[in-house]
Amino acid sequence: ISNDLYPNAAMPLSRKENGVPLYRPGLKVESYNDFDPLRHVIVGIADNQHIPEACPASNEKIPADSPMRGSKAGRRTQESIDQANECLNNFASMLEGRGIIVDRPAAVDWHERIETPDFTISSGFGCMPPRDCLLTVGKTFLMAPMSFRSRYFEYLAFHDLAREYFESDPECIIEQAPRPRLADESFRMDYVAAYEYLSDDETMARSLRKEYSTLETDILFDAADAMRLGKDIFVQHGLTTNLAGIRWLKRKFEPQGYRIHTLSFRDNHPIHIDATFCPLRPGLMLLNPHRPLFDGQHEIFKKNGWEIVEAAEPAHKNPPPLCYSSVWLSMNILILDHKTVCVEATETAQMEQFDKLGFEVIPVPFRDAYAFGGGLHCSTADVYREGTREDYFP
Ligand code: DAV
Repeated sequence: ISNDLYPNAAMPLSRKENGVPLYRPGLKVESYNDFDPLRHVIVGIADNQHIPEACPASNEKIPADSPMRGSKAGRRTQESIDQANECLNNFASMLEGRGIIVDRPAAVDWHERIETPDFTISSGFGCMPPRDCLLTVGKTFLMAPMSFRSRYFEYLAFHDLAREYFESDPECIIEQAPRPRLADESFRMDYVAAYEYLSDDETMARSLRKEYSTLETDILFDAADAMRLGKDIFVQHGLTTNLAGIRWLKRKFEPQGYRIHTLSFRDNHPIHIDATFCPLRPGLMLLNPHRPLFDGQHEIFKKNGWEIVEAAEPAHKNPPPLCYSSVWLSMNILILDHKTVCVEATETAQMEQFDKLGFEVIPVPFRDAYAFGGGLHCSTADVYREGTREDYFP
C-alpha cells in the first residue's frame, strides 16, 4: 500500500521491527468510562477514505432527503481528505500537548472491492471513527462485529496496534467479537427499497416498534452503541446493535462483574449512543432533547442520584455535505477529565452550557472531519484512562 495515500497511518509492525511485535514499556490498556483522566487514546485518520455503495444497514441511517443518497460510491476527494486530516492532526497534537499518548490506525487498502461468501460491496469505508469499532472494557480491548458491510474489515486498521498492546501490557486481553455474515438474510431487504420513500413519521413508527433493517440473524453491535459507566454498561438497541449483540455482551462481561443494560430512544435512525446520551462526569448525563429515553429508563439514573441535563441546540441547521451523521455531533464530545471537555469550535451554545456546568472547555475545529464518520468522540477510542471500576448504580 502506497505511503502517499496514507501519510497519517501508523507503520505496520513488519516494517518497524522485522516482523517482531513491538513492545512499548509502560504501556497500559484500561478504561472504565468516558470521563476519568485520559492518558492514551487512538485518533482516527481520513487517509484514502471511500464512500461505499449503500448497504442495507447504512441505507437505513441515511435520511431520504440527504445528499448522501445520490452520492456516487468511490474515493473521497483529496481536498476533503486533506481538510479532514488537518482537523484530526491538530486535535491529536493538542492532546499530545496535554501529555496524552496518541496512536493512529494503520493503512488498509479500502479501495479494494470486498467479497465474502455472503456479500460483496464496492469498497471499505475508512478508519476515521475508531470509536465505532473499538470497545475498551477494563483491560479488554474488544473489536466489534460491525453492521455495515463496508466496515466488515475495519478491525484490520487496528490489528497491529492491538498486537502491540497485547505484547506491552501483560494484563491486556485482545478480543474479536463473533464475525457476522451480513448476508441478505441478516437484513430486512425490503427496508432497503422502503427507505427511499418512507416519511419521518413512518420511520419513527418502525423504530418505536423496534423494527430495524438489521434482523436477529447475526450477532451485531457497533462499539459506539455501548456506553461504559464503571460496573454498568448501557447499550443502545438500534440499527447497528441487535438484541443478540446485547446478549453476547451480557454473557461476555456479566461473569466479570459488569451489568449490561439495554437502552432505547425515540429516534428514527438509532445508531451509536454518543450523540444521544453522554456521560459528563460521575452523577451527570447529557441527553439529546430530540431523542428522549423510552418510559421508565430514567429510573436507574434517578434512583442513584444522577442528574440528566438536555444538550444545547446545535449551531448548524444541516450537517456538512456527504456526512452520515446528524447536526447532533454538537454533543459528541471528548472528555479529558472530570473538569475538561473538548467541544467542536463552532458549537457556541454547547460550549456555554459546559462552561455553566463548571467545565474548562477546549474548542476544537472539527467540522471538516464530520463527513468522515463523526465528531470528537467518534474519532477517538480509549486505550487508557486513570481510575478504577466504580459502582455508580449500587
Ligand atoms: O446523530 O447522527 C452520530 C453518531 C456517530 N457515531 C447521529 C449519530
